[in-house]
Amino acid sequence: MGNSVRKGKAVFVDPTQVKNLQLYKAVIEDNSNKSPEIIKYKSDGNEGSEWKKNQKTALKIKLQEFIGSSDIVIFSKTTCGKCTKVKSLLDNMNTPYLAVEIDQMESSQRFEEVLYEHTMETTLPSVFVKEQLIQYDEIITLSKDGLFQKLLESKEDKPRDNSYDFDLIVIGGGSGGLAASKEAAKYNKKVLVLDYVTPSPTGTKWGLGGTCVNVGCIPKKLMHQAALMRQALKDSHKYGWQVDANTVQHSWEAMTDSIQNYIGSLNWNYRVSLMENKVKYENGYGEFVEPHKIKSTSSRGKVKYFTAGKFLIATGERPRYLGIPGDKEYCITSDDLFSLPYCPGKTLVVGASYVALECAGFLAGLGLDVTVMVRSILLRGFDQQMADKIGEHMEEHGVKFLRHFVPTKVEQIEAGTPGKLLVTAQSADGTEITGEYNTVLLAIGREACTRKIGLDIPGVKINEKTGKIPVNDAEQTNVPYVYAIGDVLEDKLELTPVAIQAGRLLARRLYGDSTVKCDYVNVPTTVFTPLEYGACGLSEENAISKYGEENIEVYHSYFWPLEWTVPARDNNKCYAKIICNLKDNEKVVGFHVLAPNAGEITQGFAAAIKCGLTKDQLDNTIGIHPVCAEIFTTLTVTKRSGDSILQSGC
Ligand code: FAD
Ligand code: NA7
Repeated sequence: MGNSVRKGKAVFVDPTQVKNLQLYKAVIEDNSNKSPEIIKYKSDGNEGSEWKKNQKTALKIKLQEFIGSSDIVIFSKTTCGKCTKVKSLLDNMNTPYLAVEIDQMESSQRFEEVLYEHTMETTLPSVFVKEQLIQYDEIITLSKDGLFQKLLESKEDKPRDNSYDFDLIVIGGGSGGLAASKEAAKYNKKVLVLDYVTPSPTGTKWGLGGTCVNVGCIPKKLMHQAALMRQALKDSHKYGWQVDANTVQHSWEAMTDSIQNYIGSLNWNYRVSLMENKVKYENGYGEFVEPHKIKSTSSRGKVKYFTAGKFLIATGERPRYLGIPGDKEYCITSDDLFSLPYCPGKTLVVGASYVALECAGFLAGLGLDVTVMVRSILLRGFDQQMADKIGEHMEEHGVKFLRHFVPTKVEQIEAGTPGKLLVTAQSADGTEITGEYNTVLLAIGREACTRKIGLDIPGVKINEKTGKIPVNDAEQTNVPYVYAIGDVLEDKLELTPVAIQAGRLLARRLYGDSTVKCDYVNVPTTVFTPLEYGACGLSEENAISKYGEENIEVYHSYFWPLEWTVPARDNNKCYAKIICNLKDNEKVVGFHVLAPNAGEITQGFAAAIKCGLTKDQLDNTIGIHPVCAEIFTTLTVTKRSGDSILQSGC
């Protein structure tokens, strides 16, 4: 029996009366550890429309949470004789249980309706033992014979022997796992999705939805937007606004509050959407304990077991640490940054790939003193000409770069929010330097979450060095009934839309008639550095090694966004480049753009590239004037020619 449940007391949170999503989440997480009391929240009159819309769903979710929150749950009324009898029976047996007193609820009638829909019982109490409904009469009869205690003991969390609990169990409720589970449920399959966030070393945790929504794409892009606003403020006086950008203040706390509130609403929507799609959700850490059986452990240590015919691993990745003195004690990662309750101040960003540069970019854009410590090159894996241009632009906009250094230790000089840290670093030639920072942000790559989920039990092979899972072109591991998608995959792009697409298509192939496989070629992507970088297809280096330098033609040009001409800034910084295969009708095999809104530009061209876009077709496309993307319809200068591509006007 879970010892967190207090005997005979009701702990109640009425979701329809809770208007603050963060508070609701906190209460749900903590409620069974709180002192036994009836908790009610009054409306602050500020409720979001989704709360009204989803009241019934909220109650259904709450009902399921109650049922799963204790080994014995009694839905009762304080005035009901039968209810009192069952509670006394359990009290006499000294057996802990959770009593939910419906008549104490603000929305008791609606909750009763939802309970009725669930149990099809018109009378109370409704007693659940290990999530199974037990009839009142059965309890009384058994108790007379002294058999009720035996019943409790026998109701172990054992799976049925001859059939699986689920058709599909998905481990990981992030971009890929949620997409796959909802799609599979559309084919009337019984699907369970487990999601569990292991807190970061500094204790940060978050809700349902995985990396992208909580600690990735979403907060990152919103903070990037906050930083761009500062540049817009600076530009605004040339457009007639009487704003002194130097006196305008930015509040880190206000920004993170707004962003976290939005994320809270997304977490909630994911819960509702799973419910609507009839996907069972468990907030538990999943690991294999038998080839077709997993164990789910909740944050309170409650263990459940589930079996399934098929499994999908979608556990994603978590930030890597340096393994030097002071890293886990004093450094943060992107997992902590987006909900950091205080402004990070003077920041050292360690690492030089896109997470590092994006974070450094928006922190500097918000006005902070930012240094990036680079071990070797910027943006490994991306087109290096574009990477260098991004670095130059960031440097011109105040970001400092410490090149060819790696940190060797981090010490605390002063505790605080932020405190003060002393970082010692060493270069390849042994030179040692030190520097003081308020915050050290590690962005040195991510580790696949595959080593602690018992993959050896079904015999799923991982790449021992990287932890990544090799799969065939149908996302199937070496064990035929175990599949994997998203960031855990070996040699695949780590992007949200890729995980979603792979998950959806997999479910359609497994349970529908589809044979369509995920196409990992020519996937567009954007790096949200202050000057955004959009790319699709091959980098120039990869095009040269694939086709040979003589067989490719590179067309390129600088350009000046019209909006930047009036404030007279950053001319000859935006850059467009396409790489064409001369042996294939000048088919575009690489597309690269450095521009404001580069992601918006790249998305459309990616569709054209998917359709086999050639240079000739680009030339025949009429541009839209005056926009940045029109440059791609007028590219004439080849890199080979060495002709000037500098612009004097837009
Ligand atoms: P995830 O979304 O990471 O989900 C995995 C889930 O499984 C997590 O909730 C995890 O807690 C849970 N889990 C792990 N182990 C277990 C277990 N044993 N039991 C139960 N649950 C478990 N991509 C883009 O496309 N665009 C961007 O702009 C972008 N920006 C990014 C910025 C940052 C800072 C980062 C870190 C990533 C960014 N990404 C971006 C990448 C994107 O977030 C990932 O590619 C995507 O989230 C991968 O989805 P997934 O389903 O594989 O894993
Ligand atoms: P990446 O793409 O794996 O890049 C890691 C970066 O960190 C890269 O610049 C590395 O330099 C650098 N690095 C790695 N180890 C160290 C040490 N020990 N010291 C200093 N610098 C180091 O990681 P990201 O976090 O940017 O992105 C990973 C994924 O997360 C991405 O694909 C998205 O899906 C989200 P190197 O070039 O190896 O010298």
